[in-house]
Parts: sequence; C-alpha cells; structure tokens
Amino acid sequence: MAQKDGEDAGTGLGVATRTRTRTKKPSLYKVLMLNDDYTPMEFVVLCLQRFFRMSIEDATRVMLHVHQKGVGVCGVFSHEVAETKATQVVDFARQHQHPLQCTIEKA
Ligand code: TYC
Repeated sequence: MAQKDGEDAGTGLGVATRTRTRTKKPSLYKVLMLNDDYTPMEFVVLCLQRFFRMSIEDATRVMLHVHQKGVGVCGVFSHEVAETKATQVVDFARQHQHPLQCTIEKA
C-alpha cells in the first residue's frame, strides 16, 4: 500500500507534517441602507444612532449621503451581526409604518 506523505513505515525517519489546523477569518459584510421617499429623515438618524451606535453628527452625515446617493454603508460586521442589525432596522421601521430598507453585501 502506498505511504502517505510523512509516514515512515516504522523507521522513525518520516518527514514532519504540518498538523496545525488553519482557522479562517470570518467574512465581513456591509450593512447598506437604502433611500426611499417616505421615511422621515429624523427617523433614519434615530435608527443609525440606535442600531449602529452613531453620534448624531455621523448619523446625520450617513442619512444625508443615503438621501442623496440612494444607498450608504451603516457599518461592516460578521455575517450574523450584519443580518441581525439589518433585520432590526427593517422591523423597527415597519413597527412605525415606515418603508425603510436595509440589506447586507459581502465587504
Ligand atoms: N428620502 C427621505 C426623505 O426625503 C429620507 C431618507 C433618507 C429615507 C435615508 C431613507 O435611508 C433613507 N424623507
């Protein structure tokens, strides 16, 4: 039977093999906020402060960017955290009858 790399058939002269398991870093995802014509600007600022821990200045800057460009980045997170934050924003907006939408995209 063929020997695998590093095996030595009992001679003790085998090549040392790398057994360390490499861990992969988790992929990162952007949370994107989308513009719409109905959600009040103040409500978008509140969402950015509440769910992304932004100052009022940063939240206002991001809100205006989305308002003018159509889409903007709220933050970059692991897949699970990004999905949770996007869902929290959309659910919170729905509870207040606003159509605000968030999506996630691989960073
Ligand atoms: N365009 C909205 C308005 O004029 C404000 C707004 C900004 C809505 C950002 C959504 O993600 C958004 N009231």
